[in-house]
Amino acid sequence: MTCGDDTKIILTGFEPFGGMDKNPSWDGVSLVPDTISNNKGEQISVIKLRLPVVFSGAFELLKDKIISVRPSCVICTGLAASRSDITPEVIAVNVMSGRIADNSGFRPDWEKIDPCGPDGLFSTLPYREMVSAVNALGISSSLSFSAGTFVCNDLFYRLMKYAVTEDNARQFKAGFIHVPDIDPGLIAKALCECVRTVSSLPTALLPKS
Ligand code: PCA
Repeated sequence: MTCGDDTKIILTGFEPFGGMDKNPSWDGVSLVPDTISNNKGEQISVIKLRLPVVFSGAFELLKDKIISVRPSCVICTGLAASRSDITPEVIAVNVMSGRIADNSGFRPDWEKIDPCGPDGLFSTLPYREMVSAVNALGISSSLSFSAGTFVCNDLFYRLMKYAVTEDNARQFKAGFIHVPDIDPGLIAKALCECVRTVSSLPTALLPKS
């Protein structure tokens, strides 16, 4: 089993959806520096990717990128306009359902993402440490226990299934962060801190069994 390259992190944001002309998740990601020094003095390359708001299609693009880059970590982000905090997601659920259609016109109505998959899959990012680190910058952050049932959760679920249960077990840390509709500069600052945190910690922290 080959491990991902310790110095490479993939960071994604979404294109606009639902009639909006911007998506702060991508606006924030695009402002993150291409290279970040972590707390161990290592230089981390940040590979950024803008994803379409399309069920399954977003993950297919991300998967191609993961295969070509072989990163040590993948952090996906999306907008949660009703929130005010930077919210690392704890768990993805095996449900897809939309109040609106995705950008391809598809609107699932309470379907499983993967009929044979587990009900939920935990993020393997050190989400609790990320919340502390972002709050320490003076930017409000808290954990979220639901990424909803729209495209963000769909991407998160498919990513975790690939990272945790397919051939890739433990090769790379992965998870999702919802961002609020705030200044993209602040979002970038918070994401930069999350990259630093995840790349400075030896292993992702899962709940103790
Ligand atoms: N937010 C949506 C999809 C894309 C985005 O930025 C969501 O929370 O599912």
